[in-house]
Amino acid sequence: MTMKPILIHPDPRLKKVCDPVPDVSDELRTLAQDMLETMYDAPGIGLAAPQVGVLSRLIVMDCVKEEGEPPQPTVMFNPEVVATSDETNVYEEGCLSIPDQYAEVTRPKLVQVRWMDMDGREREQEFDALWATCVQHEIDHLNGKLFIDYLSPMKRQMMTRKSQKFKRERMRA
Ligand code: K1U
Ligand code: ZN
Repeated sequence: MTMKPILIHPDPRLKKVCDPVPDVSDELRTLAQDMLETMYDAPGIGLAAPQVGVLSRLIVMDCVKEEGEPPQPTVMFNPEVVATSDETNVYEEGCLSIPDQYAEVTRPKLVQVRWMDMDGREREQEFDALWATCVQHEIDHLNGKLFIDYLSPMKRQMMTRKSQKFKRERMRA
């Protein structure tokens, strides 16, 4: 497996709408495994293909946080939210493309998601709690949307400047 460098905001590739995956090839399965390894190493609970520079509709997640619980690596091709609850949930979100910055985002508490799995089979499931927050955050990435786009223009600009500074300093190091 290969670790992939994670793009840091601002980057034009993080603002693009990604292309649907026509079918699950061996190449895409390898990319999904590499993304899972990159996500666990970061560490993070999710990762979307555009964050590693690939503009295809693929996300990976594992929101199991409790020590001793078995991991639940989850790979979704062409994920779509098909229904949402009226009830909302506020979560302090982070993003591996906007390092060390967090902000509260309000999203539907429950989401019904349809996707294609690693075997090319169609799947549908309801997600709650952190899984629901994470899957919505990752699907947003596939549509060129970042969690800071839910914030006020002033907060967004402040976080963008900090991320720019992080990127400059990392390039110099
Ligand atoms: O998509 C990403 O940038 C990954 C992001 C996912 C996410 C986090 C929080 C709410 C919604 C979506 C992250 O994984 S940031 C890192 C993080 O949350 C975390 C890191 C270590 C342990 C637990 C969480
Ligand atoms: Zn993110």
